[in-house]
Amino acid sequence: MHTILITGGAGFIGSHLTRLFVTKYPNYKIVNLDKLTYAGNLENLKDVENAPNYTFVKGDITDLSLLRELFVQYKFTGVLHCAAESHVDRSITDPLAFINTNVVGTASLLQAAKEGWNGQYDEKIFYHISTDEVYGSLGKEGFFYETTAYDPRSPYSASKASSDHIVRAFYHTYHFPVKISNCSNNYGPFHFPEKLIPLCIHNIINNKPLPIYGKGENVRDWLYVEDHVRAIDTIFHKGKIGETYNIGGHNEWTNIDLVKELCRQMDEKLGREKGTSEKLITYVTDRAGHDLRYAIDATKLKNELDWLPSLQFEEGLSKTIDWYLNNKEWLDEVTSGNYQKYYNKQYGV
Ligand code: NAD
Ligand code: TDX
Repeated sequence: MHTILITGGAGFIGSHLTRLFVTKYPNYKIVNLDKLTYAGNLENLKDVENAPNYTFVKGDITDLSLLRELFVQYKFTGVLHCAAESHVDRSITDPLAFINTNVVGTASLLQAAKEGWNGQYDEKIFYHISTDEVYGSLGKEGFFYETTAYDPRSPYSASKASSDHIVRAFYHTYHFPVKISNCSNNYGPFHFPEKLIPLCIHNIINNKPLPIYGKGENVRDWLYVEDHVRAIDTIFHKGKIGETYNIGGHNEWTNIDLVKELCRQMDEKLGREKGTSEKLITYVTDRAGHDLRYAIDATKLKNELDWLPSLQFEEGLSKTIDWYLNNKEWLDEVTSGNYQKYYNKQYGV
């Protein structure tokens, strides 16, 4: 039996994680705390919002007094901490928002949990969800291991690295019961269309340019979001306190090859002539400080906890495209309002 606080449950990964825990563990109580920023959307959780074991609280993880009250009210036994500012491009234009939520917010959550649990750490888990970007940028060879030294290079990754350090400091200083995972790029349903894959799906549907930064040679290691949350479930229940686990799919793509594969699949699905969508590819000014390559070694997770990704990329991409084509209302809703302002500013149109 657990009463679990999920932060950022209305976001992309958080909503998949919330759905998994609410449906798979009917005996657990799940409280989703989310500020509902531009990236948070309760539509992502429509199918579970009335579940008897689910509660939503609108609030900010930097609000220490709210966090203290929630720990008193709900007596959480576990925390799954997903809330973050998560988009690298936005961190380049507004770094302080990232420091505030990712660093101050994580520290506030740790402090509230420490006070709430008051040294009674048996059966308690504070699980911090982090990213491979904390390890920096790889050259053409090599992988990120759990032992790789941190070398974050964007305000986003530096803020996530700082939060990881604070989580570990609580473990070493107070024997606080933490677990951390660092995952590679996720893709799948409910992904906000400011990130590469959903942005390109949206633009292909609307015959708009597909903006590729630089030469499109940067490499990312893509994992289907449901495989990520399955890994989190495994680590939450079977992982060791104080340990870090890398999560990734051994699935590296240059951005240009990935976008070409997306164009190929979408031409087929939309009944367009082969090669139509590729003509939309447009090379634009590179991202400042653009990390060249990320690649995760997830051997520890495979060997110790028996986790492996379940989906091949072409299949995962196909499922993802189908979801966006079948959920145009969701896409129209999240791309109305402020989205256009962000888009025009980011892409100079
Ligand atoms: P997202 O941007 O889609 O969602 C973030 C959620 O957090 C939103 O619902 C937002 O409203 C909420 N939030 C933001 N600031 C908040 C605050 N101050 N208080 C309360 N709620 C707040 O992010 P995501 O892509 O789902 O990422 C979730 C986590 O996973 C993040 O910690 C991110 O660093 C990590 N991660 C993401 C990826 C990826 O590819 N998306 C990969 C590895 C790790
Ligand atoms: O318009 C674009 N054109 C483009 O070429 C966008 C939005 C991105 N890109 C490139 C930049 C990256 O090399 O595509 C790649 C992927 O970009 P994003 O989707 O913005 O993801 P990334 O910067 O790699 O970060 C993601 O993975 C790690 C998530 O946003 C993070 O939250 C996660 O921690």
